[in-house]
Amino acid sequence: MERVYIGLGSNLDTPRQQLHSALEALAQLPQSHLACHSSLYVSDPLGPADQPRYVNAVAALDTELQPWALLDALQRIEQEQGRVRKAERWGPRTLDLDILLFGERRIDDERLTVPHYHMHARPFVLYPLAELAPELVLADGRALRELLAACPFTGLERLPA
Ligand code: ROI
Repeated sequence: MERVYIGLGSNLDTPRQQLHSALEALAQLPQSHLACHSSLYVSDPLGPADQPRYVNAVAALDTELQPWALLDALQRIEQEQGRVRKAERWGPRTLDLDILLFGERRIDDERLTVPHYHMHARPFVLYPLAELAPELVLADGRALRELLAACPFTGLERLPA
């Protein structure tokens, strides 16, 4: 059993509902248990500014699935919730599910990079993650506490439960 942290994000088609549906779908995954999830946060878009603000959260999943099987399952959930992959880089999306951390594992192949490439400096990932695991140390040895100290809580708004 591995503890996996998954980043959730949406800025189209009622983002809060997208995240709630995605959490329900995560809770249904085989060989897995959805342990907990963070609050929801509204965040300024990273990337092109001419898109709606995002809603973000992080979920903790305990799973027996292998990373690539989990990735397949997450992409299936994205598609079921109307995700259309567009050519535009960093454009708006109905649902993004990213594997942030997979236990202590480090993975780098054509499909998957874990720890997630961009998580180290993104407030909409680090602050929700810190709700779940404030003492976390990443597989690359970096402490979440240190990453947070270098990552201002800006453009972020925690929604009440
Ligand atoms: N910006 C925010 N605030 N939240 C996201 O989840 C997010 N996801 C992305 C890009 C387009 C990079 N920007 C984002 O993929």
